[in-house]
Amino acid sequence: MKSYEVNFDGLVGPTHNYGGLSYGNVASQSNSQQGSNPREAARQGLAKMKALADLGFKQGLLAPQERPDVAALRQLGFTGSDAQVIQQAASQAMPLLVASCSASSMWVANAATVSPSADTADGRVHFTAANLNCKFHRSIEHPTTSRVLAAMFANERHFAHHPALPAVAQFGDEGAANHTRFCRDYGEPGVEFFVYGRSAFDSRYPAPQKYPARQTLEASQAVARLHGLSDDAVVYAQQNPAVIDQGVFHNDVIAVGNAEVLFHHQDAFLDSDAVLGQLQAKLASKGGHFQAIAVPRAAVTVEDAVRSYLFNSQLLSRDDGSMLLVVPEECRNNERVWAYLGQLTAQGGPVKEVKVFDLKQSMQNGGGPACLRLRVALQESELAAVNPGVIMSAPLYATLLQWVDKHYRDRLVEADLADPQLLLECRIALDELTQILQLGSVYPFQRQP
Ligand code: SUG
Repeated sequence: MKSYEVNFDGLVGPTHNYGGLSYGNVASQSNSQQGSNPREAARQGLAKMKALADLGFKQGLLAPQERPDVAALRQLGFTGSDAQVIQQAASQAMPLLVASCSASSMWVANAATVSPSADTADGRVHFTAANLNCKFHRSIEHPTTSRVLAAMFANERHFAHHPALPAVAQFGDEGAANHTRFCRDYGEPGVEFFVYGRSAFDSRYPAPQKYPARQTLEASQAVARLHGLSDDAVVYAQQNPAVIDQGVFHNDVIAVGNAEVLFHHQDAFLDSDAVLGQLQAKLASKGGHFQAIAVPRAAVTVEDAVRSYLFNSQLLSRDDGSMLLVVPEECRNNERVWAYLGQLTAQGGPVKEVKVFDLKQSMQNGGGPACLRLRVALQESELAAVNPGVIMSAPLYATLLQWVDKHYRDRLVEADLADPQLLLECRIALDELTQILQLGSVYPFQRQP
């Protein structure tokens, strides 16, 4: 039976702004307090989805979330009507209001970890929502994420959904941003590669000195257990703590994998040779031929990688067996990275073409092409069971563009977040969106009695 990798991209929400919320994420820190353009951000994301769908790649989307998250503010002690909650938070604790307004759910590589049915014990596709508990503004995403995923993959015969892991730093889980799968074909058993930043329960593992390691080994192991993955289908690797301290806050900022290929920076992993050896051996046991493309620091420094997001790219398989690399505009703007990409496509390896997209609105918060998508490998019958409302098509693209233009502002600064009108705008827009995408009532405001 035919199988596919389907990319579900996060649709940028109406409150997209630069809150400077992510310590350890260089772009988020350096663009803090700049004015944002939510309409442009959503249009840039939609343009990528449409372009890849037009090239024949399977493409879907994930809905944004209700923001500001008034329920989260109430949990922190603000009271009264929704407008009063927002106004109190604005006058007493602006950073909390900013966090509750973040459109960070757009980076759906952090929404969940997904294991395809060919790897799991019960033969279903498994999803575990990520608790994202390293940052408050992201830790409030998973309840709605779980409801949205359940509405998209609403068939118990094919899909199994697990709630987020316990919400403590020891089980810090950032989802698919630290997870890659290797396989010969998407429908065949593969090797799932979990990359963690530290161990929470074993002090022998090194840890970064400056910036937080968001993903723990114990979280990755728990997800593998929940998904029913056997030992021969899993490789764990520790991220090099030194690169986390240089701004590599997720593994997908320094490595990307697809099919039998791992494209990574030389400094990405601790004990790199052993890691690559395990991937090679485990994939070979499944009939696959592992191929690593290591980018030497002499060609591209870690700093170049963090600034350009070279590795936060999408590595996509084309029908002719070659691969396409989807990179952000920032790669073309970096001389060394662009020169390297020229060599990469000329040297006869699997990557034959590079496509550049302008995703500046998201990039300025540290979110490139790979952050914006959640990959789900599906068999034909499983794809047929996905809610058709979330699959990209020419009519859906046109409808969503109109929807964005109707509901989104083209400028947002911090002071605007205190305006209760923004919440109303967001709710009206999302109510319409749930109808467009056929999601049912997934948002808190739709579920209030
Ligand atoms: O978690 N940025 C996100 C970026 C996530 C990127 N995802 C992947 N690498 N897969 C984060 O740091 C910034 C929000 C702000 O500062 O307004 C933010 O949350």
